[in-house]
Amino acid sequence: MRLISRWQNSAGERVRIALNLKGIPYHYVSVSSLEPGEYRRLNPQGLLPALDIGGHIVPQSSAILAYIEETYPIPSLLPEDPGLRAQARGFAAHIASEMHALTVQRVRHLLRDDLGGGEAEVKRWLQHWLGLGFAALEQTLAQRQSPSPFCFGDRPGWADLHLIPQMSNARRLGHDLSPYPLLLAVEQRCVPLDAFRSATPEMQPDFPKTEGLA
Ligand SMILES: N[C@@H](CCC(=O)N[C@@H](CS)C(=O)NCC(=O)O)C(=O)O
Repeated sequence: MRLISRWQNSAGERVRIALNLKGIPYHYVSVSSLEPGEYRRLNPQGLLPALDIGGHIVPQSSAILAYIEETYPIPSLLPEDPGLRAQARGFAAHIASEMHALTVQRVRHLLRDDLGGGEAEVKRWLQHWLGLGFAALEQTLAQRQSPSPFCFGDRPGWADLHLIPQMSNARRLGHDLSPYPLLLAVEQRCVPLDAFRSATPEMQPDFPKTEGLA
């Protein structure tokens, strides 16, 4: 299986963490190694990542994660309890749909370059959506019936692999994460784990070692 991604691709980082947590070997393909236009032909959505399963191109990290969970069910990324499973999915969907989708580079560029928003407006947009999002996630963890070391259990899974890349992203965008101690505690437990460490942008083969993170 080939994962087409890029070093700084937080939706791709979710998938890399999932593959690592399950111990699934995969071939990393940097989109920059493809011919111009080739990726758009493979994936008309044009967004990263995509999973190439023997020529079937699967776009969208949510679809890729579902495929991985269905085809490699053990170890599961989801809690055993159906209620907790649903909560973990809801937590992750909030990150993917209500935070990441509103703050990705193409949205920021549209606001700034096409709609005439200045730096201050773009910053306000980011702080608004990230602030609302993280506050809701923090509150969700505070309201768990039984607190656990990771978002929804004793092992990192579906919710955590969405949370950690989103937190790094938010930091890069200058968002203050100090009001979210429960999220920070989960992050502290995840970050040293191999599955998370080897999925970070810095560990990808196409990471621009001389330039550092943008
Ligand atoms: N909903 C998509 C989001 C994908 C997405 O927005 N990816 C960004 C990078 S994180 C992207 O491809 N941006 C365009 C680009 O980098 O060329 C998913 O979960 O896969």
